[in-house]
Amino acid sequence: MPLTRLLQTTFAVFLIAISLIPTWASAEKTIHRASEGASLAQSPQKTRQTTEPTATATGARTNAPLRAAKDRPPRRAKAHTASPRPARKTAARAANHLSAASAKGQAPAKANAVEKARKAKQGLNTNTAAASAAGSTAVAITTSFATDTARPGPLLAIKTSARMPRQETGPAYATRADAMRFADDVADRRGLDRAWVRQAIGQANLLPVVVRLMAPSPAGTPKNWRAYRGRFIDAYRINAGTAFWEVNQPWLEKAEREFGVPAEIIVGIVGVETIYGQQTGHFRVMDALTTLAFDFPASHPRATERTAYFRGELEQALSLAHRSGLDPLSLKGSYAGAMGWPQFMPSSWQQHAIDYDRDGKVDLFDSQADVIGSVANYFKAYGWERGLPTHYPVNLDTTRLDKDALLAPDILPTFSVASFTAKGGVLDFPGLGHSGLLALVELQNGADVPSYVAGTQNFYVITRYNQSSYYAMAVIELGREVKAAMNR
Ligand SMILES: [Ca+2]
Repeated sequence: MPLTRLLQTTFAVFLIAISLIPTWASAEKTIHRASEGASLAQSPQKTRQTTEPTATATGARTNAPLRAAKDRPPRRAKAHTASPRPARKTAARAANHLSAASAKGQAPAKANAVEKARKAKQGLNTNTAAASAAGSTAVAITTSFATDTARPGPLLAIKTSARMPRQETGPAYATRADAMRFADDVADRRGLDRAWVRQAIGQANLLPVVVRLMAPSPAGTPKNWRAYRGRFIDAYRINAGTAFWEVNQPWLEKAEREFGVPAEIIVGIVGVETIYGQQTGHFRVMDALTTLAFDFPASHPRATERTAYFRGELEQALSLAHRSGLDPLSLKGSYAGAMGWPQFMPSSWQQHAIDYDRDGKVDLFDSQADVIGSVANYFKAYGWERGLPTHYPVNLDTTRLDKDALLAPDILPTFSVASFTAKGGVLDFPGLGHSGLLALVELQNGADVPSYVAGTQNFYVITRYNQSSYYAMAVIELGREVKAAMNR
């Protein structure tokens, strides 16, 4: 009966083939999703992180007190535990604010491009202006940010980085003798494994876009406060700010009570930095910092100083990753290596970030409480004075004005009220009653007449976050606008 057997065999094969079709289809779908994920995440590593356990477990093992995030609750659940019970109605209102904002479509991506250009022109975020000396604070970064800096924060359901283009990358630094020498130095200095440090730096890629963004602005580029202000203070950011404030009011009040830093200043910082967690950066921190440490644009007037700074930050990033049991290459941030909602540089994270919600880890990516506490702690460390205004209105009396003298110290408060007045600064109350020192802050308006304010110590402290009076004023005014919107 060979023919019958042949027919039976053929039929059986046919049945098996039919039964496999759904499996093939399913497998194909899975593959499609995986490749889509890679595309969205911009790096194969990121795709791996979404499917594999990360270095979390290592962190838990090597740093027992610093619990890792493997048992991290779902994002939304965490949002509620992180904040001391925001009212349901408030949270819903916050979500509505953001839904309305997200309906603007491309706005976040567009804003991101503008912000990058802005930061390139206005100078680097220097929230680590402090010495980059080794921090000794125990730090745990949750692994969550390593896998999803691109994802929205707990209460901000807007994906922005999905639209980011794939980065142009140059060669890896493994072949660069200077980078490998540095790796050995860092390893020896900090007692780290040479191979581990070499691998971390060696796998970092030169990012040409980072070099371009660091290039100095063309000489003679007029500054324009009104244009600058317009980039940061608009309905979209104010709405996101009120949502952030409403949800985090208890934490903001606690921080104000404990550190003396008003809620509106913290709200202003987080808004200007990342639009409340929407733009925490999609660069691998190792790529950004290694590029800036070894290929900082030589045309920059402070190239030597900046190179030293970024080498310090690179070392801090390695230290931070090691302490947390993380793969340094998994850290994501801005093109300058700043991370999380408040865009802390690695040394700032080491020195000033705190576990404000006391869940055992410092998390500036997923804990808004930690973000708030850390920003307040940063300002206090740089000399924030409780109750002191950031600035006063000022007019200039041209009959006795010595503007050169008043502008010479730049934003460093230098003049007593008497001295300030003698040089032509005209204050009103409450400025006239100010007991500390003042700085004349000039904000240019392109071809128009500049704006002036009398900056206090607290204005100066804001510039320790980013050394720009335009930045400080944007933070102050965004905070004020959000506060006004809260009271409407
Ligand atoms: Ca925490």
